[in-house]
Amino acid sequence: MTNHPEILAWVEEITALCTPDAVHWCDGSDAEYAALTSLLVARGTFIPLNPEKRPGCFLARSAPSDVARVEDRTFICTKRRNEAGPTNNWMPPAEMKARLRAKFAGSMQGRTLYVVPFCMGPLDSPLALVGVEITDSPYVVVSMRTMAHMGARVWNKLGTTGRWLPCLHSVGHPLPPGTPDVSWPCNEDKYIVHFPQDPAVWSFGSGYGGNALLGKKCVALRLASWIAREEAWLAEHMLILGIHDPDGNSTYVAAAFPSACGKTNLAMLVPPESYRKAGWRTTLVGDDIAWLRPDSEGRLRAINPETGFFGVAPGTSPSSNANAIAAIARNTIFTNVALTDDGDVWWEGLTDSPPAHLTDWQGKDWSPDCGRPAAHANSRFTAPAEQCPSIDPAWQNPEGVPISAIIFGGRRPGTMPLVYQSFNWAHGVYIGSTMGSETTAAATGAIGQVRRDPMAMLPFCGYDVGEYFSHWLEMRRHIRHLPRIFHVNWFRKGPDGKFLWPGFSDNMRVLEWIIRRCRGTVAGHETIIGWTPHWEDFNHEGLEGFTRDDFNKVMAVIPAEWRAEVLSQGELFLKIYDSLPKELVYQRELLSARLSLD
Ligand code: GTP
Ligand code: SPV
Ligand code: MN
Repeated sequence: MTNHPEILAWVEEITALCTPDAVHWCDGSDAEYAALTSLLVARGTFIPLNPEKRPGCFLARSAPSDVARVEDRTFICTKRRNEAGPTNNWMPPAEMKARLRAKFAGSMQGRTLYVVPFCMGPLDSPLALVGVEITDSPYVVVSMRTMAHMGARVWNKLGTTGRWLPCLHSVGHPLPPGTPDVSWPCNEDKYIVHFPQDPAVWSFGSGYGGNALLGKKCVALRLASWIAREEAWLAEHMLILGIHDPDGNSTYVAAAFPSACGKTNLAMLVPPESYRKAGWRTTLVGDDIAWLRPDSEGRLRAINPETGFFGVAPGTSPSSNANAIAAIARNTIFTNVALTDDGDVWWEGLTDSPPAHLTDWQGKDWSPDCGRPAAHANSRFTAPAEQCPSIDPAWQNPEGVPISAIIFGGRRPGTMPLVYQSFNWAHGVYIGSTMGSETTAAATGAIGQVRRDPMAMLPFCGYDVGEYFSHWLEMRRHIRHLPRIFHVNWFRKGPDGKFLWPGFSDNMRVLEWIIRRCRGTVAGHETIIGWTPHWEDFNHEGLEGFTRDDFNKVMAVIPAEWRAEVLSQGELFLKIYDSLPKELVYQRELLSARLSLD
């Protein structure tokens, strides 16, 4: 419990509005976790998995309409519309609050209101942000305990005057007397709403992932990006990875890829055998969100504000991601994966051939020939970060780790080479701002269309994206040792529709070139788009069946493709023209000029 007067008053106000049957103040203890998971089992939300195969693990199946982030129902409610910018949904705060108050009124009838204190970032970090989530979903409470520092220690940190962010959440499914509950309560009418000038979050109608675990995308990206602009730091959709070479040098990189484009995979990378034999290692600091702040020596340092993984299940296998497989062996909540007959989990890609019989993510009988996927494409695991074998010893260091390189990348079937380096910071910001990627199942809507996703932050930037680019350009003045900026693409395809690059472990080869560029120990070759490696500069030892010719294909810069690219970038720039920094317009003009010389 807390004696923080503002929090006590807020909980009282929300209790009066939402009219729950009971109020529970969370302490984050093991006993509380055990009681809540038992409650979830009793209600049918959780299926306990086979304790021999998956100790401490549960399976949840969501409503079929509540399986991913809902970008069209996500709002940034600033006082003025232009503060939210042209890429965010907006409504005047007072109007939105009136509408939501009507939604929240009585919304927790028949349920318990949980008060969940959480801290994003190590408890003793100067970067940490504290929030209090009120929720009527015990699934959210147990997930928050894995994903953030949660419970009594957070009340202690706050004292009676500490800064905190109110985060209100309801699944929007009241239970008038006599109404039976359902296993995944939610509401068809969803609202994921941010008031960055309060700052506060109000989320209604969804129980899934980033819609409901409000510390993650809502606080650690949308609200934090707003705060970061005011305080001269960066809140980004990035993994943080340490690379340790045989000579004992450690280099940390941060990489921004859009949702379901390989952050978790890269963050948990296992180097190829030839590298491991030579003594290379990688360590994980974070897999989804990075907060980056210049230290007193002018070096950019990064912390991971989360303590768990909410990772995409499909495609995760011992060969694609052995560290993730180890991390999810116990104490993991699986959502929307398939159930095996012996009480274990399965998803597409986990094994080469599927089991003969499964129960699919909707609880229906499944066989390999039934024509339906067994797991939902956005099915996920919620696992404690400390269970990852490659977790970095410094992952909870309150000061964070020093960042030498920033890597942007997306799913691009064409145009984008495997890797290139920007000429300088401003050019790097231009590369990040014009990033594109095929859309994935992480958000509801069409899948597989290339859309611009600046810095992988399109769905997560809490203010005008043009102002956000200006902030990135400005950061140059605060950082003495500027990280080098790169762009990668693991997803380029050949005419046969197959990936040109083996990816996964072999991405280590690209990382080696990147960190050696940062140290100035390898050549880069100037092209019209930036600096690139030649085959000779690229460690291809042990890369069976991948020839110089294949390398040239995956690295090719094709002017016709780049002309189309520059035109398509222009569509984004027109849309956000009012606040677009002129420096990025010049960068695009410079690229056009280099292209026309070619
Ligand atoms: P969010 O949690 O949604 O933010 O996403 P994430 O970026 O952490 O995504 P994740 O690592 O879970 O992405 C997984 C998807 O990327 C799967 O479809 C993988 O098969 C694919 N993927 C990851 N690395 C590679 C790679 O090197 N090559 C190819 N072809 N696919 C990859
Ligand atoms: C993403 O979509 O980028 C995620 C998953 O990391 S969620 O937390 O649901 O947003
Ligand atoms: Mn993400």
